[in-house]
Parts: sequence; C-alpha cells; structure tokens
Amino acid sequence: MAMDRRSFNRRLLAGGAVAATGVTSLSVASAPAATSAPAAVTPPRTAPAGGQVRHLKLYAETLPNGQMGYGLEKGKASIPGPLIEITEGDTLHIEFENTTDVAASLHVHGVDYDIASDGTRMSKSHVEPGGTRTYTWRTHTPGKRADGTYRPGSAGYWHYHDHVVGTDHGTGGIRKGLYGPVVVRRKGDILPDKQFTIVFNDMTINNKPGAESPNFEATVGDRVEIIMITHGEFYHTFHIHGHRWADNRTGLLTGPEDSSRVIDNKITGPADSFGFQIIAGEHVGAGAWMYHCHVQSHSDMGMAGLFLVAKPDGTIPGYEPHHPDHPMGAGETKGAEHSGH
Ligand SMILES: [Cu+2]
Repeated sequence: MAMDRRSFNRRLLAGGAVAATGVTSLSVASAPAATSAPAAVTPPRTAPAGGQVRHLKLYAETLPNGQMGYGLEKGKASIPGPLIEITEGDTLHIEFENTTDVAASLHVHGVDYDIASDGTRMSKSHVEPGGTRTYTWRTHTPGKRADGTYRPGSAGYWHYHDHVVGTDHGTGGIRKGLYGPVVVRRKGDILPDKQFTIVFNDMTINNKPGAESPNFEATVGDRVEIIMITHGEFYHTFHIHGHRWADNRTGLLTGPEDSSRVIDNKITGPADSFGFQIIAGEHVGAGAWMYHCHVQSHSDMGMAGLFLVAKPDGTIPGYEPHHPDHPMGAGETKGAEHSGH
C-alpha cells in the first residue's frame, strides 16, 4: 500500500491540492491535471465614447398574420422590432414612416427627448397612416449638477413602443407587436458577441404562441447579451437555467467590491426592461438550457423556450429539436445600430 513520492504528488495535483504541497508552477504545468488549461483568451471589446449624431429610418408595418411590427426596411418588420444601440452622448434622428392603415407612433423609455418626440396623441406627435415624422432621441453621460448632486447618465436597457394604436396608451399596438429594445451603453462597457431580445407580452414570448416560443443559439464561451422586456397585462418572473447575472445596470459585476446581488430569476412587470451578459455554458457546459417564466401556470401554458448552447463542434448534448421545421435562432436580435458608428 506504500505510495511512492511521484504518485503521491500526481494524486494531489489531480485533486487540486497544489497549493498545500508547495509544488512550483513549473511542476503544475507538466502535471496531467494541467492539460485543461484555458486556451489563449482575447479581452472583450468595449464601447467607444459617444457624441455622434446619427440618422435612422424606421417603419411601422402590418404583418401578413395581422400582427404589427417595426422594421428598418419596408417589408422587413419583425417582432420585437430592431435593436437600437446607442452610446451615451449620441443623438439619434429617427425618420419614422407609418405604412399601416391606422395612426401609430414611436415612444421611447429612458432617453432624452422633447415633447415633440413623445409619440402620443396628447402631444400631437403621432403619425397618421402613410405619414412620416422624425423623432429625436438624445442621451447624456453621468455627471454633477450645478448644485453638486450626482446626475445619472442615460445608459441602461430600455425599449420603445407604439403609444397610439387601439387606445391612447397604445394598448392595441403593443398587443400586436409594436415594441422593440434599446440599449444605451456607457463608454467602456463590455460589448457582447451575440444579442437576444426576449419579450414577455401577455402570455406570449415575442408574440409567439407557446408551441412556437423562440429558441436562441450560442456556442460555449460566447458572450451573450439578453435584453428582457415585459409588456401586457401580467407580472412574470424571468428565469434561465444554468446561468446567473448581477442585478444591476449591466448585469455584470465590476469586481469583488461590487455588492450587486447575483441572481438567476427576476420578477418583471409591464414596461419593465433589464439586460445582462452571460458566458454561454460557463461552469455548466453545452446543452439545451431552458429559459421561462417561473410563474408555474404561465410556464405550463408555454412561456418557455431554449437557450441552445452548442459545443465548438456544433453538437448539443441530449438535444433533439422538437420543431425541425421551425428555424432555430429565428429570434436572434437584428441590430440597428450595432455597427452603425
Ligand atoms: Cu409569467
């Protein structure tokens, strides 16, 4: 039963007790346990400084199925609408064209705008059928007011929606799909590899009935940004399996002193929005990871989809598509301003 010195060391190394034995890093590097050392890693890209003035065209359209959507080109409307990405300090002029047969508008949360860009009937900033109007969104960096108090910046996970269709609150427009995500970044914010928008709207996800809930695809190690918005009549809880995020502005901890709570489930009500970044499969690996509303009757009624995390070879252990005719990744967020600088 005597263990020679060499096998003793190997056993300790395999068990991770390196520090206790005082083994040098050189011997660790040559030990079997070190073969899983991480590959070369490139640091993530970060947001540049804002301050640009940009122009964008946005259409409201009626879709073939009777729902409604926003799009960057005619005939390309989607639900949710295109992701509009801004950096603090940017100004965006959005030429909005209403191709539907009812009055519609563009109303945004979180950024700065004059009352003429409010997108409501009350301010006469809606658009009649066939009409066009330019809405201007401004953003600002954080700073100090003249009185010395702190003034927050515009950065955050926000959203836009119609405020006119159906009622003066846009209840019909939101119900039919006239909504979309806005991300305002701060200079230095970490940029993701992939972005997905998930909208709990009444009892649907992205206005798709339960059987067609969107799946989202990534590969292990991808830096994935989820933008989560809620609309409609109900409160929900957003939960994703196997992954966690920080309950703060970016969803990322800034360091060991950041006391933001790390969560994997968040209550969310109508017009709430939040976002976060996760490393796909970090600590948990590839798989068909569920995401869903955790109100049990809601998930039972179909408020659930899959975050499909593939191995580098493209396989997803244990996963067989339920809807082979339903294109996977169809819900991937199409960015409006991701590379618009
Ligand atoms: Cu729910």
